[in-house]
Amino acid sequence: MKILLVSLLFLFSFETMQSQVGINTTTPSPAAVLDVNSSSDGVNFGGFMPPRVSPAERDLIPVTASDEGLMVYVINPPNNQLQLWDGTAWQIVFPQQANVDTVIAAWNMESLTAYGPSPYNPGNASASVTVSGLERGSGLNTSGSAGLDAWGANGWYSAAPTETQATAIANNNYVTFTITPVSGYNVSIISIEPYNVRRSGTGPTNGIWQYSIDGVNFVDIGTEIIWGGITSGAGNPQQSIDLSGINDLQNLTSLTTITFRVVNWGATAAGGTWYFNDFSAGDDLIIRGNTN
Ligand SMILES: [Ca+2]
Repeated sequence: MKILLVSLLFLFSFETMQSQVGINTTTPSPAAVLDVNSSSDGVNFGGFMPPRVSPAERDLIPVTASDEGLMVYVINPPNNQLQLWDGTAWQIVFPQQANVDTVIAAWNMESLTAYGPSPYNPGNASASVTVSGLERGSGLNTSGSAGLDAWGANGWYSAAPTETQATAIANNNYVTFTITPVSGYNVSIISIEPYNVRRSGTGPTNGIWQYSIDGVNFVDIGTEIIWGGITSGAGNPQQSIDLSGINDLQNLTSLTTITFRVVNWGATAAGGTWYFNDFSAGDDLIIRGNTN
């Protein structure tokens, strides 16, 4: 043991003078500041062990922007990960993203009647998340007859003579759902696939998607959408929405619940309707993301 200790000290002191350190080698590579050799005798071998921490222990590491490149192995069964600090967040080095661009939550509007239930749970959801169903805001109604194969409401009209996004929010004229990662998973929400909106002639003409990370303060996603003038069952095709550039929706853990909201305004009568519409053989509202 003494011999080993002395030889290690010798290696460190000797090589440190050269601004290099060799472990199990007296000739560290000129390219390496630290050269770790697996064996000193060709018989016994070992590997390099990065610091192993729990997620809570990792979060106690006082990293700053200047600490980029710091690496730890996070023990969090069944999702142990080699992680690297990039200056602003811990990024997963391994395993590589197991599910890229996968379905996070999806709803099929086929066969819904009477505006559909509230909440309306997704028929498909990733095991990496808990998803609350589509829910009507308290300002909305489900009176009268509803379109078939569609989830929505009427009662959007409540602020004559001129409704705006602000008055719609104040009157709780919106629909919501939430996505929360399951503990141990890392989830990035990257897109809303093309969907379809149906409305009646006096239903809301304008709307906007929003998200919140605290359930209270909401952020606009893009700009307002003009839903379109088709009032038949064919509905109005809507473009996909890219969420991959929104940092608040990336690398989520179970600590964060994302609330999505669609706020609608521009209705001209209380009976005016707005729906997420059935337009494909499968799911009609699909949220996609990356999970591991
Ligand atoms: Ca469908």
